[in-house]
Amino acid sequence: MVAHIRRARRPLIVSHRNPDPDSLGSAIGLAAILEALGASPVLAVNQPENIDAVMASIPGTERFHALTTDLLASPPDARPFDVLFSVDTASMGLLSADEDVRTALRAIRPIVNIDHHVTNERYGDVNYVVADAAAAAEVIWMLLSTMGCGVSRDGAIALQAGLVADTLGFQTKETSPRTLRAAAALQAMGGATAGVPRRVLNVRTFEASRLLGAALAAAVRSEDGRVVWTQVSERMAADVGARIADSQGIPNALQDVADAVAVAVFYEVDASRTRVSLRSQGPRIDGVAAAFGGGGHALAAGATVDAPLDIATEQVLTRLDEALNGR
Ligand SMILES: [Mn+2]
Repeated sequence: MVAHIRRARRPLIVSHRNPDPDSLGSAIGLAAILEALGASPVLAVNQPENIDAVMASIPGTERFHALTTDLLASPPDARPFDVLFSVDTASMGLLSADEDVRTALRAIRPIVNIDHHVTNERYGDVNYVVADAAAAAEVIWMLLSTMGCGVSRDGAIALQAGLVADTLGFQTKETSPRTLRAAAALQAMGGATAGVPRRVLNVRTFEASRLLGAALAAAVRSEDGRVVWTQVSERMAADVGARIADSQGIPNALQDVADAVAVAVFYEVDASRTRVSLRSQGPRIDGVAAAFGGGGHALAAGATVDAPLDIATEQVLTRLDEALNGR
């Protein structure tokens, strides 16, 4: 693993589509390590325009190229890529929905897959998957500490943002002594949790705040009180002057409802598709997401269901009930 990092001269670092702070921060942190070793990494992500204004406060996000066949066919400065690093990405399909892009990515060798998702498909030539790490940023820090090198202040901020975001401020079950050691080391390198990382975790737009309020007001509790769920429809969003894309923090807010064992949030994608986010306090729910073609972590997973909002809600709640009751 470390040999691939030391050998790289022109690495391409990619993170998953619909980027989150951990995927971006991990890629930026890895780039900082590679640069310190004399390499010239290129960062890419599907549709960098999806990096919202808050995530853009992570230093280095402006460096992301769009992950397209053009980029892969003609790399910057005409220097071919000699290694592909993917971070925080469980499968090739999560890098790009475009088959041509995936084919071009597979042509770069070796592929080094660095991740922390239990559902990782081990699609790399080298797979460094630490399934008990709380964030991909923690895995990058493990590499950093194994190699005995430091990282720039901006690199530390980016990695800390990934740690803080994926652990919800060091509150998830996955947060371990190692996670906190990583955070302490990054803090000492200038990556203070109180700055950009806190902002990335907590700040939401006015529209997103109103939509969160509407979604919480519409929450429903199952008869036994163990499942709390809500729906975010186009209509609900429009009523508060927001778009569904503004939704943020709804699953986490529902998770704090007393006695809720599992939560589900259903988002209307269009007339025939519904996205669901699932969270659990104990029983595994990744199997429920997988049943609908999705995936994720044991206690936090999601899927896009090929059904309208109300029908998808009923289907997923039925499966969820089976999972919670061991049927
Ligand atoms: Mn992650």
